[in-house]
Amino acid sequence: MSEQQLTTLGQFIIEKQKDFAFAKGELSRILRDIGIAAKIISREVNKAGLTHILGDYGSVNVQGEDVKKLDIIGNETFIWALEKGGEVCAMASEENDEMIPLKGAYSKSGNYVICIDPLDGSSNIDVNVSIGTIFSVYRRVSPSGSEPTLQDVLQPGNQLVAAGYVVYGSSTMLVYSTGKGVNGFTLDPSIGEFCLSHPNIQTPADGKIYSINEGNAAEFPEGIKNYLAWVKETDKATSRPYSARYIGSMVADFHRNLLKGGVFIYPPTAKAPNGKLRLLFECIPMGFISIQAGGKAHTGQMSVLDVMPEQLHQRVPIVMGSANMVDNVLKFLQNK
Ligand code: AFP
Repeated sequence: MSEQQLTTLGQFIIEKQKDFAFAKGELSRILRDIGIAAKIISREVNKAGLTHILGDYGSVNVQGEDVKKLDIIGNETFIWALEKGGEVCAMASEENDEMIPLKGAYSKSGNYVICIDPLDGSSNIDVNVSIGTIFSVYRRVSPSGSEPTLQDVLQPGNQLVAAGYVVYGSSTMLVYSTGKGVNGFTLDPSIGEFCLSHPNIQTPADGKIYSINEGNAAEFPEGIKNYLAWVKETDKATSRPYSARYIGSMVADFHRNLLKGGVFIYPPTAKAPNGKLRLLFECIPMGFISIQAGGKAHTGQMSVLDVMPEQLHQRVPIVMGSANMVDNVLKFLQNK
């Protein structure tokens, strides 16, 4: 693509602001700030092996400096970027037990809150495998100018204003939606900009990929065990056997399935009856993207966007991806 044809994330956000009557540009500025934080984290991820930021938080390097784990750097980068902007009054992060009221000069009057998983898949960081950032944006429910409350961040996905993710893979991509479709931007390091590379992403209704940690199969519900036996059968008409693909970084597994067609499942297990993934930080935002791209996202009981969060770090089982594949998994779950 020639440079004249490029659309940067910043240009795209401003263009799209016109879609929202009475928009004051606050959401646009939040998305811009998220883009800036993502570029900084991408830079840190890319040089992680060189600069002693791999490994456990709490240790000290040979220069006597604190070694910061990348997920701490990611968290601090988002707090910095959002405090500078002033449109966001509070943030909830996978990295913090409690909600974080932001302390920027204008934060208190910010009309939005953000939930974030700054570095999802962190067990993959040390081995140079794709990881990601997941974010979601809500309007606060408490009055502007007051102290933000937990109710501001404990909102169901059907109240989302925007959500998205960044995948730090063979290239860095930012994918987001404001409820009017899904668009993907690839970071061009030569100009330091996210450029529109995947406009209006539609996920295929069917696919041949299933993504699940099958090592836990003995503990899965009967319906999932039956589904896993079914995907391995040979049947030309339904393109079986399916391919198993599981990276262990949900953002990367999700991103591949979004583009190629597939289903991602993290079911309840005997050890983790609500599954492992967090409702606010992982399942709602990724479910929103899936649904906006024409896919589905379900807990086995209801659409993930209809779950009313009760706790910041609440977990839910999740089945999400290509619509027909999700329906099929749900059928297996119902028939047990
Ligand atoms: P970490 O951030 O602790 O690596 O967890 C990643 C994750 O939340 C999600 O990205 C993966 O899909 C899932 O956990 C992997 O969990 P299992 O190791 O139990 O399969």
